[in-house]
Amino acid sequence: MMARVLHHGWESRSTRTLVLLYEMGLPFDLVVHSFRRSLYNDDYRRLSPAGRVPALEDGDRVLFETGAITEYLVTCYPECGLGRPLPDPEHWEWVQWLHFAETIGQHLATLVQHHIVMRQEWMRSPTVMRYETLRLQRVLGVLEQALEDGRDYLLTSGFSAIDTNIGYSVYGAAHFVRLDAFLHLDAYLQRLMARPAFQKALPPAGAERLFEREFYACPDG
Ligand SMILES: N[C@@H](CCC(=O)N[C@@H](CS)C(=O)NCC(=O)O)C(=O)O
Repeated sequence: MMARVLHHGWESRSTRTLVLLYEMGLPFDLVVHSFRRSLYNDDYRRLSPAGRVPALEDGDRVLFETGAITEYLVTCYPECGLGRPLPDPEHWEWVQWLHFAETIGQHLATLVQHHIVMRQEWMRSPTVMRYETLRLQRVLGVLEQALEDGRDYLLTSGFSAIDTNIGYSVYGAAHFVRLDAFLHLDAYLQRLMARPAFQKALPPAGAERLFEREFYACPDG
């Protein structure tokens, strides 16, 4: 059987791919990397040139970028039913949300840098933290509006791979923005987190977590 390996860091964006592989029921080996050491080394850069997770090895093919990996997996394994290939009327909506996961992801990444990666107070910028928190709230508002009609998942046809990409972004965002003001989004996140695939993708006890705290409050002002 063809070897399939996912390179992952607990609670990082590679969680999207991990959840997706579990949802699809595809066999794979998991290699977990630590963020305490840089991934920017010659060995790993052969798989992911910027030294980022995820990277997926699937036989002879190696891919980085969560969005690309999602498209690759749903295209190669259409029987899993998690893509919406043309001429599906929801195809472009599916593509739009797939990319929107990274619009959320960019604010999330900046907040992770300022709250978590920069360990010394003097390195952090309260202005950037406040600004990015507001911008994160704004993009979460877009999801809240999309879910307002009571749908369970982002597409009216039901669960799809974009819920694994957006789902991780909302999981991460909830560490920086309280979801009390986003009722539909909060219910969406709870619904996703109750799925066995998401549960399985959470860090096991004792693992090195990205989010050591449940919530990182924005500095006042
Ligand atoms: N747009 C990329 C982002 C990948 C990315 O930046 N991953 C982060 C973890 S969330 C990483 O590997 N960071 C390690 C580093 O920057 O050294 C994707 O969606 O795959």
